[in-house]
Amino acid sequence: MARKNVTAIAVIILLISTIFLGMYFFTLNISNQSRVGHFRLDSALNSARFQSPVGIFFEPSTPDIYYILEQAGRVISFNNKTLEQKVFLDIRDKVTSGGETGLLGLAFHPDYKSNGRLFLDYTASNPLRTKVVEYDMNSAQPKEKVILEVNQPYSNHNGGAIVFGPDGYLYISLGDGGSGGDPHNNAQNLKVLLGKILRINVDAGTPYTIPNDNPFYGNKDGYREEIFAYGLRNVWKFTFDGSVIWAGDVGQGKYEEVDIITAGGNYGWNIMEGNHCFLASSCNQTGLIPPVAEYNHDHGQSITGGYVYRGKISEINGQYIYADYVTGKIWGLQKHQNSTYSSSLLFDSPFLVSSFGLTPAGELLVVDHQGFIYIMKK
Ligand SMILES: [Ca+2]
Repeated sequence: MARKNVTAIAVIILLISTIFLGMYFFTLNISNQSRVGHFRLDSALNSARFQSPVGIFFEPSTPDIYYILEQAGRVISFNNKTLEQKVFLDIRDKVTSGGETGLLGLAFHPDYKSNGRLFLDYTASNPLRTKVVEYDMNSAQPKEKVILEVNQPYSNHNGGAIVFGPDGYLYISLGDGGSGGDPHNNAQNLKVLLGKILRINVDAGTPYTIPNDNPFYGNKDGYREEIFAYGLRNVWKFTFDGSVIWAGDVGQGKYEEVDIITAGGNYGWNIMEGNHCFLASSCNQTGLIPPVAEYNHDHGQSITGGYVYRGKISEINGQYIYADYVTGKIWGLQKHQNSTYSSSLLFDSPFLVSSFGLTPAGELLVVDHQGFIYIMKK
């Protein structure tokens, strides 16, 4: 009996010490993240767990509700006041998912509150392709309307971000089609949509029209008029800061880059990887726009573009926040008065940063592909 009690007490002590040790290491882990930049990443959304999240959004007329994009094909709504969680849309039967494929992009129409128009970007199979589609969420049973389909020769480099600009047009990022090194030379080919950022008007035409101030509008060379910018390898994420477009372009084997995207700009791929010749034998750099920042593969292997921060933390106000998916490092990129840029490390996080998001107040959300959402605090 006495021995039984001793065993029971030993088990309890072991359990308690395990819990405390666990808490200690958890705390240690969190404080390690914050050490670099004196900021913290706190759990957000009541520590709710999502399945392979790749994006988080809100719609201005319902600021308490976040929409989390799950790669396999679900959009989950999370009410941050009531903590209620719902499946907003489930298109898993249409989506092929895994690696760089899946449900990758979401954009609410600027007049979503009245028209219920929701836009998605996802990968479908047979044939493998990127689809940009629209759902009327005011309808009782929303059905898909196809806006654009682009065949994908390989499963990687699908881009996948879709964003409405302040001009009301829909911008779409498409990777170079995949494999490695852009074997079909898509990014520099203005007759194909791969390796580009596109700009279309979804408020006119069937299913869209070309804005007449697009850089290749009305050209006689057979260039695709949807193209807004080119020479891009795989813009996984891009965002607007006012009218300025910031993009993270994933590199090949050596360099990841941040670009400021302008109309008609050629961002170099696959002549250049970052600031460096890639196709070295024909490295003509005339007219190519270099990145505003790059990092080499000692620091990471896959850039996740973020947002220009305009929230309450004054030290990083106006900085472009971006991360590396593989190493979890998160940086702030600052523009100096002499128009040069420099990055500083804000976090060395343990996360697989698949995306960033903003709260309605402009605070920064970090999406960990392993399931959780975090918010940056000071
Ligand atoms: Ca480039």
